[in-house]
Amino acid sequence: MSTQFNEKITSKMAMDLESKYGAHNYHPLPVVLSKGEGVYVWDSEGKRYYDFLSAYSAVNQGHCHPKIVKALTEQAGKLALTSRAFYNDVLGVYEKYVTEYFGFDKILPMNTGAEAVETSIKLCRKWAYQKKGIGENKAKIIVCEGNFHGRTTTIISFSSDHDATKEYGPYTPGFISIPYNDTEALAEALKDPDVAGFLVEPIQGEAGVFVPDEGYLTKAKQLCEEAGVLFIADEVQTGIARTGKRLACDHENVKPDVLVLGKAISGGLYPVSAVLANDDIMLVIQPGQHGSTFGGNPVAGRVAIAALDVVRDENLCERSQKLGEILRRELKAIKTDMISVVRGKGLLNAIVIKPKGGKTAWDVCVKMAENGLLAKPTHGDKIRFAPPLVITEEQLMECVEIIKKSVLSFE
Ligand code: IF1
Repeated sequence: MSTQFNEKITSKMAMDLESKYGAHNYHPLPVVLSKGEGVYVWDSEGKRYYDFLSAYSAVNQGHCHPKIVKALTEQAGKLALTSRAFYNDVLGVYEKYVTEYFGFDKILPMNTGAEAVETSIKLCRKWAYQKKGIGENKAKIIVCEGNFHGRTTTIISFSSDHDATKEYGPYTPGFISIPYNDTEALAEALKDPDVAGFLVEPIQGEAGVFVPDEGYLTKAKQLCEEAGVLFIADEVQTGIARTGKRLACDHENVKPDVLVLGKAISGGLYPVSAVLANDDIMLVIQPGQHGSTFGGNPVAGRVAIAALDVVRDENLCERSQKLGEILRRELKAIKTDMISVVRGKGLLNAIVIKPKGGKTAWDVCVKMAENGLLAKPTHGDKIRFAPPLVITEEQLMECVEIIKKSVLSFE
């Protein structure tokens, strides 16, 4: 039996199929998308929406950016995968490009964000044993409460989200959890001589776009330096111009020892992730000690180069910075007590919804979808606003009107 993609799949059919044949590990908004271009997506019935999620910041460059699509299709038709048992003629070019782009000696290419985080943990531990002389199996990594770093067994071992962790034990040991945005707690935790690294999101995404106090990253980096431990920045969500700079760490001119990237490094066209570090750290991993069948494949390399070119050529950092300020200003000006908080940086933003007459963030999202804008509620009361960075000011103002109209409909 073959499925005919030329036959019309209605939204109802698509949702029924997913419900019947797919695992039930998600609860999506009832919208079925079949096409995307720039800031827009279309459902199966042809209704157009502004995408205010951007696949959790993976499509910063806009849906199906023609330059990235070209790189993808060209390379897919030429050579897609060799494994790392052999060299390919794209990987080295990509490695040179990406290390120069972010200013590190080396990159270790992976595919998903979680794999890159896992890689950073392994790299940190190996570095601790070889360079810091920590006793075998003793290395610890400090993490923050409210973190989101992915879904693997080790990563969820240090998650504070009950849904993400419950009944998935036994958990991987070796992690110390401290409050986010708390440098005193960090200083205290760093007193343990077995600490090898500090893994942190420059802005906590899953926690509802929680922006730490100014100076937090600078102070944290300084404390790590003094203690001789690695500062590992998970910029899977905050990186690649999302917060108004190339990296969120750039806002404080903090250079991580280990940088973790994913999502928008491919513009959302292909799973590409990366760990960047300098030689003294990266070279502790030797042949056979880590890897991935797909990591560093030629399609990924071409796609990532194109996606990073677009960020630079289309000034997406500047756009994100400027439009983010406008968005927050306009959201704060909406006269309603249903929006209790507006926060964010660049075009990574969230509002906190105070339920009204039994209507919650979910109802606001359903209403916005009706009105032509897609966003997703998180943790019950928060809504993330993160459009593709290619959005124009005019489009953004139209979106503000949709949000306003939707929220005010509950007054
Ligand atoms: C899902 C959240 C966003 C991440 C950071 C690593 C990863 C992520 C900082 C792992 C992934 C995701 C995954 C997605 C929902 C999403 C998310 F709400 F859960 F927190 F974006 F805000 N580090 N974030 O944000 O990357 O392995 O998924 O490629 O459905 O789980 P991945």
